[in-house]
Amino acid sequence: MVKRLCGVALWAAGLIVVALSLGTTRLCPQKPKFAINYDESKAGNYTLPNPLVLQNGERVRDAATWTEKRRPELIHLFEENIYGRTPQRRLPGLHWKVFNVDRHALHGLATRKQVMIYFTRNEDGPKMDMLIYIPNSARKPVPLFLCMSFAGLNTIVNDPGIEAGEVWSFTAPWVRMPAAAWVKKYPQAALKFSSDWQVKKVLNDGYGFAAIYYGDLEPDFSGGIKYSVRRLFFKPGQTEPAPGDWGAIGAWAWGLSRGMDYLEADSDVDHHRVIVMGHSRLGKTALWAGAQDTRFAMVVANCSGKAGASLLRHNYGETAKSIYASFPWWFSQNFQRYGDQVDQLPVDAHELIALIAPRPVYLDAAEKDQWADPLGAILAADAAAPVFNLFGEQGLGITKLPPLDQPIMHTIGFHYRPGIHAVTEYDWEQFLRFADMHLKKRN
Ligand code: GTR
Repeated sequence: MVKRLCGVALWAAGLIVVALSLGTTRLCPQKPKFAINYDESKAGNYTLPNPLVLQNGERVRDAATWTEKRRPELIHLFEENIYGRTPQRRLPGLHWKVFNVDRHALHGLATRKQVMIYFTRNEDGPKMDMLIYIPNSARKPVPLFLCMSFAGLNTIVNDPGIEAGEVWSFTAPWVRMPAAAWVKKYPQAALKFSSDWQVKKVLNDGYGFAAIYYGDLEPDFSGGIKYSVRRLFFKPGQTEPAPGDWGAIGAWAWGLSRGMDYLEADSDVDHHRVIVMGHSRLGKTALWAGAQDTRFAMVVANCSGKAGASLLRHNYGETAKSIYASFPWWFSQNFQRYGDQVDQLPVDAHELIALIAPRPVYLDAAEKDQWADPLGAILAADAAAPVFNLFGEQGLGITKLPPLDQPIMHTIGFHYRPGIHAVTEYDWEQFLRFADMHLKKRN
């Protein structure tokens, strides 16, 4: 009961955050229980763990040692200390069914298909619905953006043909309801979440677009474990995650990889050019998915903040302590240990970014989203650069925030823009430029 009440309270807090972002500005939604610093001169001194030193103290001097030794070590450290262990990749009974194909979707711009991905042989068990558009005029196979959505598939683009099934209620997240009723009940939220996507722009640029609703993996509240794909991996009799088990971010990231399992088999898609993309908590998810699963050719993490691209040790905006207090179900329970001693964390965001190397990774931040610690992402990217350099690739080359609206694009890309915590049309224009730069030439 107490847990349920906490869940409701946390969800209500989440709603306030969404409500704030529905307004014109989102001004640092501080969680008053904790001291939050917004003064760079007080952000503190820290020493980052060196991504190029193995746990046995030896230095990593070449790309092969990084890939064979340091990379697996770091994945393990992120599992143990932040996101929890990903128990297993695809399960033996994984299968899918393609349905709702329309070759003239979006007034002929694209072919739409939906794919129901069943995680086991049991079709009554957990499953995930992926919405895919392939641009009709582009040469096949196409590169594709695989995105994770906060809301049902019917909020992705104005296409009345989408069969969106059921989603979790916005105000009572343990209740399922038809996606169409959700949009009617929460029109403002639907509008806000729809604005995350620029499907036609992406298609017009020659990319495919795919989306997965994160609630298909786990609803986002403290009691979400009851309805989570994580249960598939419980031992007999287990009802709650054990210390070290993965959290919801791990489960969402796992879902992105299961989406990739399907995309590898779709001849319309060039599975060597799939970009994984997410915003905010789903930006953290995209980074963790891309870090673990090297089949993703590029990662885009929009306003991903703490436990995403921004250094946890940089004491500015959200902290390890406050994020765990607000969203414990996102993480391994082990992450809680570091709330009061973040300097003891064996890894930090620079190493999460480094795990994408040598693949391109694009980050961004917004001026009115100081909660996400924009400079912390620059400092993380800077400290990740030596790993990219091992492969002959270039980091960002800056240690300060760049001027607004002046993107930097090397193998790591970044822009800082005016405005709030959101995904904007401008953001998508930069993702496309960056993808063109790295992936178009590979056709
Ligand atoms: C915030 C959280 C951030 C970010 C954001 C979001 O409340 O503190 O880390 O993930 O939610 O996902 O919108």
